[in-house]
This record gives sequence, C-alpha cells and structure tokens, in this order.
Amino acid sequence: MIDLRSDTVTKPTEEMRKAMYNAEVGDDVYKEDPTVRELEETAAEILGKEAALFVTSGTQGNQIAVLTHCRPGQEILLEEESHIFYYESGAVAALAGVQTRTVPGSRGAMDPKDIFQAIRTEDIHYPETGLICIENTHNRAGGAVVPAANMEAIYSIASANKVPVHLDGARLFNAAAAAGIDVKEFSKSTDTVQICLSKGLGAPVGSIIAGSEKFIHTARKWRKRLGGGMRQAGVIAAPGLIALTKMKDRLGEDQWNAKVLAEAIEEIPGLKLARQPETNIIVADVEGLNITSSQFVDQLKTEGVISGTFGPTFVRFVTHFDVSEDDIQKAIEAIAKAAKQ
Ligand code: TLP
Repeated sequence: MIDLRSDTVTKPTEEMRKAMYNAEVGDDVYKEDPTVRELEETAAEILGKEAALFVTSGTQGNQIAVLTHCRPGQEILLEEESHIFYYESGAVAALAGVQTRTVPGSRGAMDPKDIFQAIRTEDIHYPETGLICIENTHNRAGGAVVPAANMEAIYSIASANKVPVHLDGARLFNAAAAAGIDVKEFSKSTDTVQICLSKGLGAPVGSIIAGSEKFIHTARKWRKRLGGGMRQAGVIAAPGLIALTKMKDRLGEDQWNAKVLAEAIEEIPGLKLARQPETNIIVADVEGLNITSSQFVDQLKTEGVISGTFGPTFVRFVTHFDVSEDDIQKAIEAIAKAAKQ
C-alpha cells in the first residue's frame, strides 16, 4: 500500500530507533530528562524563542497555547478553515471556554485589515480578544504558505492592540523550505509557536511549543493539568531531536513529489486540482467523475493507494518521507485507473 493519507503516517527511521534505544532519560516532570531538555533547548534556538516545551501532539500544543494565553469568556480570532477551528473537536470551547471568531483567508492568509476590524474595542457588551491564531503551512488551503510579510502585518496590528499571536506551525518547516527562508522569518512575527515533529519531519510522536520563559512556565502547568506531564520521555524526545536537526533539510523532496503528482492529476480526465499545491499537500476534486470523495477513496484503495476525504468531492494526498519517487509513479497509475472506473 502507498499511504498518502497524511505525513503523520511516517515510521521512525533506523537512526531514530537507535536513538530511542540509547536515549539518556530521567523524570521529565522534575525536569530531569536530559534528552527532553536538549530537544526543548534546540527547538527554542531554532525558532528564535526564549524557551520551549515538548508536548504530546500538535493538538495538545495548540490547546495549551490557547489555555495559557486566554481566560474563559474571551474571543480568539482564527482563519475559517484553520486546524484549531476545524479539526480539534471543539477543544477551545470545551477546555479554554473561549469563543471563536473566524476570519476568511486567501490561500490560508487572513487579510490584516479584517484582523484590525475584528479586534474588539473596550465595551461592556463585548468579549475581549484574547488571541490571534495563524496557521502555516495552511492545511485545508492545500499546504499553502502564508507569506512572512502577511504574518508581519498581522503581528504589528496585534501588538499595537496588545493581543498575542500564536502560530500553528505543524508544517512550518515545509513553509520555510518552499519559501527558501529560515523558520525564524515566520516565528519572529509571533508570541508563541507550535511545531509538529511527527509530520513531515518523521518523528513517531510529539510537538513543541515555544515562546517566552514566562509563557512556557505557565504552559508547563497546563500540560500537567491535561495529563501531558511525561516521565522518562527522553525515549520519544530522542527521535524528535533527529527530526528537528536532520529531517527538515529533505522536505524539498516531498514538495517535488507533490508537484509531480499534482501535474499528473491535472491530466487525468474527470479530476482537477482544487488548490494549487505549494508544499506537500495536494487536494483534488473528483466532482467531474460524478462520484463522492469517499467513493473515490474506496476505489483507489483497491488499487493500492490510501488517500483521505477532504470534503464531499475533495480528496487529499500528502507526500512524505516514506513515499519514494517510484511510489509516486505507481500512485499516478493507480489514480488514473480509479478515475476510469
Ligand atoms: N493534521 C492532521 C489531521 O488532524 C487533519 C493531518 O493529517 O493533516 N495543526 C495542523 C495544521 C495540522 O495539520 C494538524 C494535524 C495538527 C495541528 C494537529 O496535530 P496532531 O495530529 O499531532 O494533534
């Protein structure tokens, strides 16, 4: 099977497994795990922040950020198809007790003018704006790169209004690879950042949140409350360290494979691209085949390729470390066959 459902499906490399075996460990709730500390320090440096915290998942990282920045009854601004709004099971309402105010995006980028308009002024009737969330790359926009200049413009409006900015950078290294810039060019326009080690970077588990020392101090407490205080977590931090330091330089390969796949999909009768791919995510529209996305996904599975539904007629394909150039050629043939049936 060629699994193009998500870049979350990557298996740890041999080097990662060896690092897990050899990892020096301690009790991380007492901050005594040297491997976790090394991962957190390395991540903070790469992201240009004072401190960082190793968390269990991207969702946990985003939720800890919202919980740490906000108080119940506040409002958060976020793009209308952002992961925090769309895919986190309503957690911001269930856990942080904040309400969401969504802002439309163009290829995932919110217009700074809309952000300016949406920030609440002081009024007894209004909730306070507690946080602005940006997502980069933007998953539902088809892995689109939110330009650094757009983030800078939003950050400047946010700062002028004393509203913090959180970046859901689950695939931030993909954005940096596609834009040809350092991740700091994005993270500098944020107060806090969440990055996933377990997506394109290939670690088996874990995410990082980074921000000021003060923020991370409180975030650590929220992580504990959520049951995310881990003990000898060095065994999972060790592959994360390899992901962070060695795997980010190969993301261009995934993006190249995505480009090859997207160009081929465009040529298949009945299929069209729903989004222009910029990184490792391709969204195809199967409406022209007069079938639903789930029917297409089922059909394609019988041809040996796993994909995911992304709307009634949208199908998502994600390239990653465990998919070779050769697999992409096989996937193209399978997609063409499935589209014919
Ligand atoms: N995204 C997953 C699914 O949840 C949709 C995927 O397969 O793409 N932020 C963004 C932008 C994400 O895409 C994801 C995962 C997360 C956060 C959450 O990360 P995890 O799965 O580690 O909780």
